[in-house]
Amino acid sequence: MHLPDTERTIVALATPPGAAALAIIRLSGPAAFSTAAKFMGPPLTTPAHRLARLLDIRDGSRLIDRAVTVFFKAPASYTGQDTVEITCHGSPYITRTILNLAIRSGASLAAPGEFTLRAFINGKLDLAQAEAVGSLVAAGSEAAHRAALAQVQGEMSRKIRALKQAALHLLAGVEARLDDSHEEITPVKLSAFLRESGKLKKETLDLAAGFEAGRGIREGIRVVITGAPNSGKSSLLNSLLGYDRAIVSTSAGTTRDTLEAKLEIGGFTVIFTDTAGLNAAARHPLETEGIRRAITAISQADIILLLKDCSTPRTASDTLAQRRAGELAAPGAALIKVITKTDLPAKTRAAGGIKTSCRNGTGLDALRRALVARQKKAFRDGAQAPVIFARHFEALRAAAGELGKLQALMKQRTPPLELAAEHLRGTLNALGTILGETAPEEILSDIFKNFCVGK
Ligand SMILES: Nc1nc2c(ncn2[C@@H]2O[C@H](COP(=O)(O)OP(=O)(O)O)[C@@H](O)[C@H]2O)c(=O)[nH]1
Ligand SMILES: [Mg+2]
Repeated sequence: MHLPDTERTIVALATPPGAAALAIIRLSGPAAFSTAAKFMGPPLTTPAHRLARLLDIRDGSRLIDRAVTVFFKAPASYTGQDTVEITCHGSPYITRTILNLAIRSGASLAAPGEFTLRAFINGKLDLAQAEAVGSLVAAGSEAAHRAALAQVQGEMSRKIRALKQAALHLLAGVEARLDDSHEEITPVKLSAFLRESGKLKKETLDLAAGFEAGRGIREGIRVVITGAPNSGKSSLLNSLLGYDRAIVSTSAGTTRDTLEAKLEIGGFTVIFTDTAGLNAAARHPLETEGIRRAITAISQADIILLLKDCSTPRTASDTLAQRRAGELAAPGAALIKVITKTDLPAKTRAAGGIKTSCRNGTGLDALRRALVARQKKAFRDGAQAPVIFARHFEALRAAAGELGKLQALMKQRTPPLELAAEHLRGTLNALGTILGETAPEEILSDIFKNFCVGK
């Protein structure tokens, strides 16, 4: 794909379609003012910057609406271009007519994310900030909002720039040696170099490590509830939710499909999946299918809750559930053992795990806290903007990989400096993709196509 031309004047509805008290239509581009002047009056000679005016919108001589309109002069606008924001009445007829008037006056309909793309191209936002705008709009929890906002404010970009600065410093040292080819690197300088590059690699990996938590913050923490049939999975889900989402029954194998429910815990979105029990003796084809779905859900979870009913001795299904949970867990997923039905006399010696009862509410708070502990820590560790995009995670890993190769080279008896410089440039390049300094067009179009039209 090809990046859209920024010289066009674009128009879009910035608010959701459908009837509403008000709607906002945005025009941006070099001809935004003259385009608006063709259907808005009284005549707009030199509209004042950021001043709201009440204007008539006319289709020929026919009045369509009277709308509060704000003019932003380049570069002091969201996109960095001349921009007009029309706040009209939110009738689908009015908004459609205004969009048509703008298009007849020379504007073209904006593509998804095109306003933000322009903001990036015009240097109003770097790429990490620009892509977080999409997450800010989509944020469904306090934590997702906080992480996205911090990133829009440039928190992540500052960290990346600091890493880049350190890499540039190392590169300058190597390049100075390269220019002065007769001089050998003294052991003292070499050990300082190794120390600095090791520190840089560690900082890069530490930042990348926040991604597991960051993804959970942005998309919701995926928690799967698993265990033997009748271990109390559906009951636990219902107790956590505070309403009966799942059918609870004394007969094993009641839950045959996977079932999802969302809950906000401590400002984080948690997405629960209740599964069919991993029954060692499944016979019915429906139960087998349910188990297949359970297996998929377990392998995609951030947290696996493995339940054991304390009121029964250990069964073959318990052993199977434990083994499968261990085998299926995704890298980085956490396994939390939960002992259920602790209001009943214990028939099994349970080692470790959070002790719960759905009858009297024991342990439910402790369990809620455990579910969001990792995400909470990500914020507490000073990671105000934990890595929330896979793209950033991969770039950080790539940068750390280059630094690893660099270190191996520098430990050789006569370090090949040319090659060392290459790896440092590779590091800078990988970090630069996060800020969009070295991001190819495909990456840009990929990022912005997921935005809404009008943002
Ligand atoms: N006494 C007691 N019974 C429970 C508790 N949790 C679940 N049960 C019972 O255990 C049986 C199986 O529960 P269910 O949630 O359907 O288990 P699942 O098959 O793992 O989903 C039902 O009869 C529940 O009422 C609990 O905390 N205490
Ligand atoms: Mg169930």
